[in-house]
Amino acid sequence: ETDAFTVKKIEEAYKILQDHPECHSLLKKHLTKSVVDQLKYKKTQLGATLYDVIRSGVHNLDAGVGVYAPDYESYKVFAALFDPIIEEYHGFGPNDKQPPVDLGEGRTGEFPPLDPAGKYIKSTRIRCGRTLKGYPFNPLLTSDDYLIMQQKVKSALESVQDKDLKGTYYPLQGMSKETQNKLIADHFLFKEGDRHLQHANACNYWPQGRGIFHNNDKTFLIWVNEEDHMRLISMQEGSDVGTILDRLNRGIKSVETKVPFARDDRLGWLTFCPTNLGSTVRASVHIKLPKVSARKDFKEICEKLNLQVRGIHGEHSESEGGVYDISNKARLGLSEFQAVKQMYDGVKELIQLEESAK
Ligand code: ADP
Ligand code: CIR
Repeated sequence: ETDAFTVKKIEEAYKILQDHPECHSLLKKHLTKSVVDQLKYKKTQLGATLYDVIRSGVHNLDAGVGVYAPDYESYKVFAALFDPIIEEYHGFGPNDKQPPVDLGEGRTGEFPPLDPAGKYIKSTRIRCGRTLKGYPFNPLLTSDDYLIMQQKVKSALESVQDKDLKGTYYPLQGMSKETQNKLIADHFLFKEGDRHLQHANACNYWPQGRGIFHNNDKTFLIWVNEEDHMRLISMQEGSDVGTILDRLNRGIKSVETKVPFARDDRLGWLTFCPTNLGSTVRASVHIKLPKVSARKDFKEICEKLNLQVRGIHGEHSESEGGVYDISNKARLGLSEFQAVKQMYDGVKELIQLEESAK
């Protein structure tokens, strides 16, 4: 049972959230007094408490969501908090179930280039997240876990067969700052020092066990032990969504035979952040839509199309030079193929709006 000191911190956290008028996170909205009382003494078998779930959102009052799961059992033990947050974010109710895996293999031809003339879209990226079976998420990983997991992923990647996917693993430890910063600026590598992750206790032993694998062209990349155990990414210039999805799918297939991934019957592929559960797919374009993005209701238009708008350097960053990162918003309750289609159809609509705007 949770110790008195932690219970007190949870009660204080509740007050901090409620007393802060500028805080609009889903955590604040759904951490009601009755949820606090229902969950404050609970612990997972690995020892995670409600405080571990909410600490990121308590230290970052500007967060949109504010919670992370220290281990998968947390999604069950703290369901009274996670379920309403998941429902509001994804539109996925407590009795809904993630559909079976459908990567869209053999159907990537349904996604011909969105912007063949290259008038609006600079680049396209599709990423998914995976968790290694048998390991908790970041806050509960030990120093040894990081090294062992890194080794497992690294060896799995050494046996990738497809010629265009073959590449090299570059650990963050020992990478020069110059190389690291260039990879980040060029949108290939995760940034460092994300305060949401730091306050979730997700950056322990950093940079140990973290790194990036990529092929020669940097069109197939894998992030190791950043927010999730693995992020598999396919990206390239232009808007050829089908080709990018096909490459990602081949990548997933070649890795999953070597390292088994954790999946839940109801929640699908498991991830550290509840916004990424299910398909885990975020398909995005870097796009310039001068007329549409100048409209006051740009964010609302995107929201209605189930699209999420981010800045040029990813989440919590700003747009630069009129370029936005636009992606599917929902990842849970729809298949991988449907998640990509949500972005595809939505962006197609935005381009039509741009073209018909005066
Ligand atoms: P994630 O997509 O993994 O949730 P971020 O939003 O932080 O995380 O984005 C990670 C990186 O990917 C950032 O550098 C971002 O600019 C880059 N990125 C996202 N979409 C695209 C795209 N369509 N083209 C090029 N880079 C992209
Ligand atoms: C927030 O609540 O704003 C952060 N914790 C991020 C939430 C969703 N993004 C993510 O997991 N990458």
